[in-house]
Amino acid sequence: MISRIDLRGDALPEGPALRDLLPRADFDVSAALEKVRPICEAVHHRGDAALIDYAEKFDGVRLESVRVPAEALTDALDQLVPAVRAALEESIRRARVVHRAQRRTTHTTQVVPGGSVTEKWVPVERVGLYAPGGRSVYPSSVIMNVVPAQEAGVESIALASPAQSDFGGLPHPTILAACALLGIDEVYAAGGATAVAMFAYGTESCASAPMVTGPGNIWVAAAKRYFAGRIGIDAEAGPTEIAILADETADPVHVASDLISQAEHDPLAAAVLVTDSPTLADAVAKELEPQVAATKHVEDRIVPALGGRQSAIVLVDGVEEGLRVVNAYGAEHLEIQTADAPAVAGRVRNAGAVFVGPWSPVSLGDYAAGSNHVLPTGGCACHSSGLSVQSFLRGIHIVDYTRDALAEVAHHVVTLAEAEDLPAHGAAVKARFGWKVPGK
Ligand code: HSO
Ligand code: ZN
Repeated sequence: MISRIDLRGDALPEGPALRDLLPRADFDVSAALEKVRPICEAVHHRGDAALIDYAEKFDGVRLESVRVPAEALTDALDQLVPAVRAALEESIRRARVVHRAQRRTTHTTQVVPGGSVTEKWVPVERVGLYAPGGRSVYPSSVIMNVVPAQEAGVESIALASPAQSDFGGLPHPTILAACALLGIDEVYAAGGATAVAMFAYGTESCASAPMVTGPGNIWVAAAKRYFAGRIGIDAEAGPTEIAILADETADPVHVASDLISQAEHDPLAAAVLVTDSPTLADAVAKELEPQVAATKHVEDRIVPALGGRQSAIVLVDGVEEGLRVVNAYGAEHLEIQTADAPAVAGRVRNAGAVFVGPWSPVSLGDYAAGSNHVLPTGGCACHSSGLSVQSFLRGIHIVDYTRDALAEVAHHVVTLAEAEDLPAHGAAVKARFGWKVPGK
């Protein structure tokens, strides 16, 4: 069901060549870009009317309005199954604890007497958050988007999720209930690229937002790329990935179940086991069969995900080599199931989130660890982080110098301006000192 890649001995290359040997899904956002362009432009020009037409086309339901009425939110909360409500509340509570600790404080550096630079952290004024609703209806993703934005102090938070024909054109009731629990009352029934365009351009019923975040399918990723540079976006989300670095101490039952847990998301989801133990590799491969057979979503997602070119068991000589492999891969989620897992985890450089030891499965992080599950995929963990309070803040430098403090450094400014052939830059300083710069 799952292929093997043998990187033992000389087969483990140095540097970037290693990354090329590791499996990854084909997720061609640029090809999707051409398809989302007309959709985005239709929303630009026709506003709500375009959103309503696209909901009919893609979601099979004709909406009266894209804005979800307040009663729909309270009704959804009233009808929420109590156990689901309790689980969502606990998930929110833990996420708040972790994200509140990420808040930044204003810091002033006295560079010289009379000269200071203050870094002030200012939240984005308004954000548009996206919660998917096609194959994946994830109220947990509402929490993972909303909590960091709220803890960052964003004043205006709007959320979009696709219209559901089974629910009279409203987003899924559990999504609405999660919004109600979080105190979000501005909700829209809009899906995929249309939702991103609605926030980017604004429509009659939805004010534009300078930032859009949240997971989604390839159309959401393509729309984010279309608007990148014009609005703020988080990392483009690709299919879910789990990598597990494990040695002979790992339990094959746990390893197999964790690989399957993320394969469950998508036929393009990636499940990668990196191990120095051929015995574990065999045991996991064997264990996958009965566990896959016993679960849901087998033929449509798990079998194609585990059997796809993006998933593999990678054999290496030792944990040291395994670390090189997982660092080159930069997984969205990385589990460390080795002896002395905390020490090994401490040496991970590239991963969206790291799950340490046998009692920290990725599904804990998906719902209730307190960590965020909107994480970089497709190797973006090598340069980007997951969603956090920081994602919604801007650090503004406030420069405040006195006459004396400027005088002290004026000749350096003038010299550098001349070196860059920008004499007007130097003149802006000279003019303040009667054109005779001290020390020049
Ligand atoms: N593992 C997914 C998030 C998720 N899992 C939502 C369950 N629900 C991507 O990090
Ligand atoms: Zn998940």
